Amino acid sequence: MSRLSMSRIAASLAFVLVASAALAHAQLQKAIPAVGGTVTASPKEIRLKFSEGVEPRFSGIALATEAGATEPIGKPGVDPADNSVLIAIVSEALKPGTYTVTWHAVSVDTHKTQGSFNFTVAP
Ligand SMILES: [Cu+2]
Repeated sequence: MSRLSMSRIAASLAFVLVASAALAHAQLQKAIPAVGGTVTASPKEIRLKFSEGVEPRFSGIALATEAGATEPIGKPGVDPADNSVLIAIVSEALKPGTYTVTWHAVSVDTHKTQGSFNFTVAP
């Protein structure tokens, strides 16, 4: 086996290891309101489903209007029946418009992930 193909194998093995470590983190699988979605009424809560259990004490959700104003939401907690679901109550009815959800999560394996997405409340 040539030196070149050896290094190619080593490089692809390293890639597989990095990819599987990333998969073990809490990735956002599903959101209600849906990522990029439109809802016809103000949501009562933001519900984020992750690929693995999360620690609510070290995880957070923030909600902002398109203009960047913060919308009040409750401190997030996990669904008592499923610790991979993080829920925050929306404190006040949202006016029609586009909103940004910014989240960060610490999974039960202590790895951190974060992300953001938009949804729209239809007029
Ligand atoms: Cu992880």
